[in-house]
Amino acid sequence: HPRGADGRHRRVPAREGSRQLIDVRHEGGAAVVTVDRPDALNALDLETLTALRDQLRRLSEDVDTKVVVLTGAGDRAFIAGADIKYMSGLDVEQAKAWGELGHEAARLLETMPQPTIAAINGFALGGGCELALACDLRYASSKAKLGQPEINLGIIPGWGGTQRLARATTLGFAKELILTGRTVGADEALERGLVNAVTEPEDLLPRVMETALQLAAKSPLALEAAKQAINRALSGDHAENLARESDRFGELFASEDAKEGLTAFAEKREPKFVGR
Ligand code: DAK
Repeated sequence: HPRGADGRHRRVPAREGSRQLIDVRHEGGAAVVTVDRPDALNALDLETLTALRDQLRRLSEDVDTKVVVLTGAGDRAFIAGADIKYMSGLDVEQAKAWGELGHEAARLLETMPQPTIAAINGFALGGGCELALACDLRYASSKAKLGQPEINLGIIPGWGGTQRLARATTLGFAKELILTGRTVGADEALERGLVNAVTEPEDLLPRVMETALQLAAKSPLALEAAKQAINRALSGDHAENLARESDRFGELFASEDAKEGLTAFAEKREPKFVGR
C-alpha cells in the first residue's frame, strides 16, 4: 500500500470519514473546484490529490464546463503544499509515483481545453504554488503567501515548479525562490508576474467569478486554440509555432462561432457562441 502500514497515516481517512475532499460547484458554465481540508491548510495527501486529479480529468471532458476555477477551503490557505506527513513515509518508487500523480493534475490544469484560474486565497506553498502555476490565470488575495519551500525539507519541487516558475517569472527569480525557500507576499508576487492581480480577500472570489463568467461566454473553440498556441510560446521551434498558430487561425474559420463572432460585430450586437 503506497501509504505504508504506518498507523499515523491511516488515521487521516478515518478522521475525515467519507467527507468530500474535493468540492465541485457549478455556476453558470464555471466549475469551482475547492480543495477541502482546511484543518491541514488544504495540503494534498494521496486521497485528496487522487480525487483532485479525477475531478480535473472529468471536468476536462465535460462540454458544459467552460472554465475551471481552483481554490482552497477556509480563509487561510489555497493549498499549503503536498502533505509532508504523507510524504515522510514514501520510498523512492512511491515518491516517483507521487510525483507523477501531481504532474498529471498539473498537466490537466495546463492543457485541458478550458481556461483554468487559480483563486489564491492564502498559502500557496510547494505543490500548492505548483498547481497555481499550472493554471492559465492566477488571482491572489492580499493575504496570500506563495513560494517553493521544498529546499527546507531537503527536497525540490516535484510537480513542475522548477520549470513553470521560471517560465511564469524569470530564471533568476525562480532560482532565488527555489534555492532559498523564501516565500513572497501577494504584492511581490504581482510585481514579479507570478500572479495576474491582487484583491482584498473578500473581493477575490467575486473577482475571479466575474472573469470566469466572461470567459464562459466566449467561444470555447477559440479559447482552446489560443491556450494551446500560447502554451507553445516558450518551447519548441519558434517558426514552427508560428506556422501552427496560422493553421489554427485558419481552421477556426470553419466554425459557426467564428462566423457568429464576425457577423455579430458587423451587426453591432453581442455574439452568441455555441462551441461549434
Ligand atoms: N503538509 C501537511 N500538513 C500541513 C502542511 C503540509 N504541507 N501545511 C500545514 N499543515 C498542517 C499543520 O501540520 C497543522 O496541522 P496540525 O499540526 O494542527 O495537525 C495545520 O496544517 C495548521 O498548520 P500550522 O499549525 O503549521 O499553521 P501556522 O499558521 O503555524 O503555519 C504554514 C502555516 C503554512 C507556514 C506552515 O503550516 C507550514 O510551513 N507548512 C508547510 C508548508 C510547506 O513546506 N509546503 C511545502 C510542502 S512540500 C515531489 C512531489 C511533490 C513535492 C516535492 C517533490 N516528488 C515526487 C519528487 C511537493 C512538495 C511540497 O509541496
